[in-house]
Amino acid sequence: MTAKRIIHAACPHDCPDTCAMLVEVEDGRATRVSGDPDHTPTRGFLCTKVTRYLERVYNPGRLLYPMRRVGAKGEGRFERISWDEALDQIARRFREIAASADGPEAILPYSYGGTMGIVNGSSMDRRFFHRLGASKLARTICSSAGVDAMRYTVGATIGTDMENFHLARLIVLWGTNTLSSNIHLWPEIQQALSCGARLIGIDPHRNHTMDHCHQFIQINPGTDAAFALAVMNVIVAEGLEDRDYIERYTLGFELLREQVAAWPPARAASICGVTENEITEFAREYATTRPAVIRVNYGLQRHAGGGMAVRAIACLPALTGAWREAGGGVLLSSSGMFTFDEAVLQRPDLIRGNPRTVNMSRLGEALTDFEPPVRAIYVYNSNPAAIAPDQSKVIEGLKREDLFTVVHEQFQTDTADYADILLPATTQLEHRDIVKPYGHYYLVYNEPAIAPMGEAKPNWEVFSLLAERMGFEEDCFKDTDEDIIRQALSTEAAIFDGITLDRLKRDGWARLNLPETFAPFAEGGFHTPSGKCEFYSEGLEREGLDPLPDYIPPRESPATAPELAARFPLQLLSPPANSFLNTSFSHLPSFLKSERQPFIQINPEDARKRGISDGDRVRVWNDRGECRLVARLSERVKPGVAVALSIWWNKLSPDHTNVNQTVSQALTDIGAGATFFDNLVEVAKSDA
Ligand SMILES: Nc1nc2c(c(=O)[nH]1)N[C@H]1C(S)=C(S)[C@@H](COP(=O)(O)OP(=O)(O)OC[C@H]3O[C@@H](n4cnc5c(=O)[nH]c(N)nc54)[C@H](O)[C@@H]3O)O[C@H]1N2
Ligand SMILES: Nc1nc2c(c(=O)[nH]1)N[C@H]1C(S)=C(S)[C@@H](COP(=O)(O)OP(=O)(O)OC[C@H]3O[C@@H](n4cnc5c(=O)[nH]c(N)nc54)[C@H](O)[C@@H]3O)O[C@H]1N2
Ligand code: SF4
Ligand SMILES: [Mo]
Repeated sequence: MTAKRIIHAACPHDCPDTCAMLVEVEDGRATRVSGDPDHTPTRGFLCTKVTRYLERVYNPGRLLYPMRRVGAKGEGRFERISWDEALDQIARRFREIAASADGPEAILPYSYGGTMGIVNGSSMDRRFFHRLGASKLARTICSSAGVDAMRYTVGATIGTDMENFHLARLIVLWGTNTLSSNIHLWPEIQQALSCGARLIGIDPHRNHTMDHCHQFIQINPGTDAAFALAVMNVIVAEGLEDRDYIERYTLGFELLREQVAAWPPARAASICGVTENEITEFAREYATTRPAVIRVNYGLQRHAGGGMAVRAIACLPALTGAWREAGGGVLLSSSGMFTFDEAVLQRPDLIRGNPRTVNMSRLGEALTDFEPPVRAIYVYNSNPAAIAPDQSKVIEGLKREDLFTVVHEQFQTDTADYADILLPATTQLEHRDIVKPYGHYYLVYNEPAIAPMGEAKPNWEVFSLLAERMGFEEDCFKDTDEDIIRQALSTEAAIFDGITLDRLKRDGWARLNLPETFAPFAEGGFHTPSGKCEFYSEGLEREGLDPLPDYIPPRESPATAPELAARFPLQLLSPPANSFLNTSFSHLPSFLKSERQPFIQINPEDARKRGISDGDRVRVWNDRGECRLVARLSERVKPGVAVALSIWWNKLSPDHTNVNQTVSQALTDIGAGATFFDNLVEVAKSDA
């Protein structure tokens, strides 16, 4: 008989739910992962992806040793070396580049959401690159448009507590596929529905969540701000606004009223591809149902005007006073409540010189067109060869013989194939961390459950070892994982009072010090400079943008770029597939089996025009690049819109490319974010 141990873990993935997990360990081997039944948001279940986490941990494809490239870049041939050799070589090259005329800013860190842990994603790594004087990375690939829009409007990424959604009597799912990407919100929604709540979805794609809505509003891509402005027009025209809330807690209502006067439903209806009635009815229902909550997610901000879209939507609950009740308001992200002390964790004071900032959404440009050039890139927690816009430019850069590329990974991803030095990373079961969520208000702790596989090392340890080799003598480089967690928890913010490492070790998670039913802005208290919800934002004015919510149309659409649309008539959206998490599971056998093959949904009318039948291989392209997918004819998209659920690995796809070949490096209005869904393409039957 061997003793079975249960370990507290935290799902590390880039997902709003940040589940608390329980890991069963026998004889040093993890035998089962499950959701912690005591953790309210998790409710004892994990999603279909992470239920199979052990398939990831024990996959034969795990990287187990440091390696050096022996083949051509991209070929993926490596030979084993020791950690000493690997670290020495990285330190030597970094020192050489730092001492050259180009200076240390010729070195670029590249990381995103591989793990949402503080220890392994936003502390020791940042200290290392700061002290080195490397280029700074603007981490814009996912959420910066919406996050900044929330900051300008309500002052922080704080919103309705997901645990209070069951109280709502109207729930709007706006640009989100809850059943795939935020599954732990669903039980709350079901509870609300059983009490008679109404559920409305707004999306260009009838995704499987929309099938459960009482009403589905199929909006044209990138036009949500126009819809929201017209909704405000109706609310104000019909006197449905909450005068008292507006007077006490908002700024700029008179100017907003003038702005929305220019948005009668008729104007928005033709832009949005919906009926006037849909707008008017929505406005009335939204303004007169209490509590009313909007779950706005990141899908609708991946367009040229994505920031303004989120901002316009975020103005709605202040206009109607929906913030007054728990279960009312809007939720984009809860991350702004986790006010860790970045000065301590990331040590920006160590920055040498005045290094440039590189926008990660324009990696292709950074690697091919910068002066001084990027001479070294260190990739961890990310797979840019597959996930970044304008893929052919990214690959062109990664192929450069004079670029020194380090990749720290759990698997041999598309990006790993271009590494000069490839380092093995631990998974969540093999290292310690705390995970900062963006969907709820609990901090979740992760205890290592098993020993590292092979010679895999956690990110924080590799940066600590590299710092030693670089001769960085500051004490912060000697911190352990536990030290970093203690530093994170020792913040002054009262919201963390009483949350200690010991308590996290005992319970596995801790709710921030907030009331059980929590209405963040019931009595104002916005985190903006004025302390009010800013319909009018001086901050935006200083940025040269409209200080009021505005509609910024898509860069690529038939209405706004008719010449481009004559050649590339279809607006392509590529939101997450149910069984994938970005590219993190897109190579594991059972996950690939669930998603079958890379496909594109097009309306039967568009297919007929092109002689395409269901199941045909098609070429999908524009001037930036192309990929090959299988056509699925579907009424779930309107004519003129196409959907390719993502993100597939290039090397497991036909022609070794994915949809990001076609995506541009253009940025959003606010937040300089990526515009993955602002993308016109053409589709034709493939000759192959
Ligand atoms: N299963 C799974 N879950 C995930 C992920 C994953 O890859 N797989 N990724 C995680 C990450 S990194 C993130 S950022 C989140 C993303 O979470 P969400 O942003 O909620 O992503 P989706 O659930 O795909 O929902 C995006 C929806 O936006 C729609 N959309 C696109 N353009 C527009 C538009 O102009 N207007 C409107 N109204 N809708 C639009 C798409 O059709 C899609 O249905 O999910 C996280 N969860
Ligand atoms: N076409 C299209 N493109 C998109 C999107 C889309 O919807 N459509 N979504 C965008 C969005 S929202 C996002 S957030 C980005 C996501 O882009 P990324 O953040 O790059 O996400 P992943 O592709 O999952 O890659 C994460 C990698 O980190 C590795 N990893 C995990 N844990 C660790 C660790 O502890 N240490 C190290 N060193 N590595 C680790 C994993 O093995 C994985 O390969 O993609 C963007 N790209
Ligand atoms: S990916 Fe999301 S839903 Fe799945 S286990 Fe992790 S946090 Fe929970
Ligand atoms: Mo994301």
